[in-house]
Amino acid sequence: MATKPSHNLVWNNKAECMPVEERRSLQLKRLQDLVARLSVQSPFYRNQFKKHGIKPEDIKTLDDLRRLPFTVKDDLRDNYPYDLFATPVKDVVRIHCSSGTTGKPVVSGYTANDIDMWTEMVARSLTSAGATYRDVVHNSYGYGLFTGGLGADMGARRIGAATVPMSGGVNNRQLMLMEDFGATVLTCTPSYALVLAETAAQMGIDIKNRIKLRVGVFGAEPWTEEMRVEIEEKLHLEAYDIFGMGEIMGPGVSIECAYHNGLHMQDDNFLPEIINPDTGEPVPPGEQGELVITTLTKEAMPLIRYRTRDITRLTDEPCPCGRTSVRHFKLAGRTDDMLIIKGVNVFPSQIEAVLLRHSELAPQYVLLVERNNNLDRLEIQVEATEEFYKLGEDNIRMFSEKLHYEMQQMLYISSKIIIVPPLTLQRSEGKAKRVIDKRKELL
Ligand code: DLL
Repeated sequence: MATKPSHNLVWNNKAECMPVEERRSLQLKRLQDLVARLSVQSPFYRNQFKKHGIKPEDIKTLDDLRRLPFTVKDDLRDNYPYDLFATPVKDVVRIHCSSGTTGKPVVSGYTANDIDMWTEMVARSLTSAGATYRDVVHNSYGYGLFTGGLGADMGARRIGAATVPMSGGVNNRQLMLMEDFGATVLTCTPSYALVLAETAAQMGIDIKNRIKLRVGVFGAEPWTEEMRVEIEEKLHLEAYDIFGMGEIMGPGVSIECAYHNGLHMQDDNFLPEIINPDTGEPVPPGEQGELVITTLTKEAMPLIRYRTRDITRLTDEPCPCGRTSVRHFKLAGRTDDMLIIKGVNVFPSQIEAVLLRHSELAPQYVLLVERNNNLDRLEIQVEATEEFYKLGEDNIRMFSEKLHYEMQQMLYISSKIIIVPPLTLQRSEGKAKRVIDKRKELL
């Protein structure tokens, strides 16, 4: 992580650095307009407002946001495909949806203005990561229904960078083109960034001297500070965390600046709150909880108080970069990723943090949770590095015991550690699937 910022570029100084009071007035005005608009244009929200006895004139201050009802993922599923749209489909120019393979997907529609706003958000994000028109952006986020590929592409286009629209896969070709085209910015999931680093090592490519990457804009899945260090060392770049979700927009809802002290929420468009996921009540300022977002300016599918299920905390401490937006910290996980093992809450990110502290291990792991005779069992499969694996069984056994102890200190439960040979766990081109919870099959 940079101790001294590598740059201080801002794409839209007026919007990103506006005085806090002006930002709050803008947010209130936008919230009032939104509630007024949805009361007329959205059958879903009109109904919700009626049920909760809310009229547009009730929104007098930003605190009145709390009077509005939450929107949850099931509302999106129940209103598949278009019943949450607040504009007729004739005004929609793009439709994205979730890539799940079971059941109906979660749909998100965009008007031309929505696409324009999204493009602007990604332009701001890439600039916040230090990218400019001089850069060659190697974009390995998947193009298609997933918002990552097209989202990053549109933003890179707006800042005038040269974009290579790769998507994930065919790793050796990715590296060849990165080298030949002189890529300076890499956009992909953090797990795929590591797959590319690993492929380079297998192919004997000297990344430092042959590949010119200097910035990575990584997101779409949780990743720890330990993972950041690993990626920065292996790919010789500065890694930035970017957050977003299809329902809200896509990538660019928030992004780190060069100070890497949290992700700046683009809160002139996306108003964040943190709630206690069990009670729905706001948590005290600065405490961790579930991130809830209201989209202030979206036209086709605005969402009020959308429960993201992502867990983080907010800060409004001023940032030396000059942006005045609220920041959220790296996500700790999702409420639905949290494993309850033997009655204890376990986040995969806690396990990743312990594993990645060890140079004996490669950053590839799978968590297997099973239940036998009503007893939960957590198995952590993690790959050894080539060098460590060569040291043989006794060393591996001794190291596993040490890791078992450390894991117990972190998680307060016992786990089974299995160190597997290098390059044996499955790699992913997009979001890594690291948790296999076999208990779900029993439900
Ligand atoms: O992942 C959009 C995106 C694309 C974000 C490219 C960043 C970069 P979904 O597929 O709808 O959209 O998944 C959204 O992914 O609720 C989080 O749980 C997780 N997620 C996204 N970004 C991050 C991040 C895209 N930086 C879900 N850190 C979200 C941790 C993230 N988790």
